[in-house]
Amino acid sequence: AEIAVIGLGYIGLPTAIMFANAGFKVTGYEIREEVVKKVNSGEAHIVEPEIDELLRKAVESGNLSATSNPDEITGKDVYIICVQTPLGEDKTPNLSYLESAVRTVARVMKKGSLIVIESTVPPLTTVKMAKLIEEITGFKAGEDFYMVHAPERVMPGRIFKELVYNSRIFGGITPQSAELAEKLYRSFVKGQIFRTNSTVSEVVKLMENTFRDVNIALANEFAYLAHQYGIDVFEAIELANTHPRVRIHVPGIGVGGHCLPKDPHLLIWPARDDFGLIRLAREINDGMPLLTKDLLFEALKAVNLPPEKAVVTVLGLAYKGDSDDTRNSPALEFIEAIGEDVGEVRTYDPFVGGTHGSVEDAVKGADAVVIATDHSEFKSLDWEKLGKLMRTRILVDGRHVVKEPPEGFIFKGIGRGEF
Ligand code: SAJ
Repeated sequence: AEIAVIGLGYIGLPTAIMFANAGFKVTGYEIREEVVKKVNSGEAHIVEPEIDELLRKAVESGNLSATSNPDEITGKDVYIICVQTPLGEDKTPNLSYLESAVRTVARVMKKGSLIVIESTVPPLTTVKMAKLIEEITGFKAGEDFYMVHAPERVMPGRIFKELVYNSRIFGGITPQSAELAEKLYRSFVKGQIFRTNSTVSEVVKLMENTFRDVNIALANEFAYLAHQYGIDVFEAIELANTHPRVRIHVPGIGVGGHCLPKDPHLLIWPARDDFGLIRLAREINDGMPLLTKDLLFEALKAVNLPPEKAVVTVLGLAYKGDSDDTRNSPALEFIEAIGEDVGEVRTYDPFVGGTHGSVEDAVKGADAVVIATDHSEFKSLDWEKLGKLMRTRILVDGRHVVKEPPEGFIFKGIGRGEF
């Protein structure tokens, strides 16, 4: 079978590589010309373990090529759509990338093609897209073409392992659609494969990330409570988690990334009624950068330093530890929230860059350091030494990176309550 992968991003490129290395002829379709050029020369445009060797292998074998010309994906047996489905300004899903990908496919597909949507989509979207294809082509869904929602579940940094070993859900618009997809993905998937209908699989994907988001919101609410009672929430969580059926998540400066801040909105968007818990969880998590700002300002107040005179160093820009990804990063939200109010904001991130090239440079002469990402590098910092470089010794930990408040510092942390 010949395969076209639409969208060569974080999911599309690794998926295209996997199929190519499993022996399929794969054409990656991507509108960004610079990505097409890079991929064709065997260079990855994203950072991910193993991607360089695997991509080179796929391109050198002649099984993988990329193009921005839709004519070159005419008449393929399989189309796999991996485009983003972001939220717009008003927090409603922007399905324009998906729709334009579906329209492209409808123009070039043939009778009998299988269309796979890997993108995370609001419930009922796959059925709607099948209707759109019927309208454009005159084909009948389930008879003249097959369609399935096959949500990805991989975690950045582990993509090539998880693509193989994670279990997968294939939601067909007809049972035969899901069977065809299962056969195809079996070429490299070693995890379990479950078949269902496309609306169930859409909901499953969104429930997974909503589960995480709501649980983190609960942990964040506990952290907020800990400040009211003067306790360390991390001690309390560790103790609560000794219960055999309790697993409280980790509170922090916020929830970022491409999925968790968005998927709960996608889940409830097409619904008739309002869903308070899911919405409130989003609000709690979105509020965490502001809680971190409050902690910083309390500390500045304690030393009588007017914020507009303060030099603040933010350690970490990525949305999570040891990643270079800044999409929806709470670190950036935090910087935006303090930007207008403080004298100077400096930044350092070992994977992303920043205004300064090292922790030492970034903290020299600073009044406050705020840890916004749990990068490994930040876990072993010598605060006694760094403190000597600072003008005022304030440390705010948004990620529970510093376990013991260092001596001589005014220390504040999310969930580290004090009387
Ligand atoms: N976070 C917390 N507390 C926690 C866990 C996470 O504050 O206890 C924060 C992180 O710091 C980060 C954000 O939440 O800012 C999201 O991190 P994450 O590691 O939970 O998730 P992602 O976005 O990197 O990947 C998730 C994964 N989904 C689940 O774990 C249910 C991944 O498997 C999905 O493939 C991915 O979303 C996706 O594409 O949907």
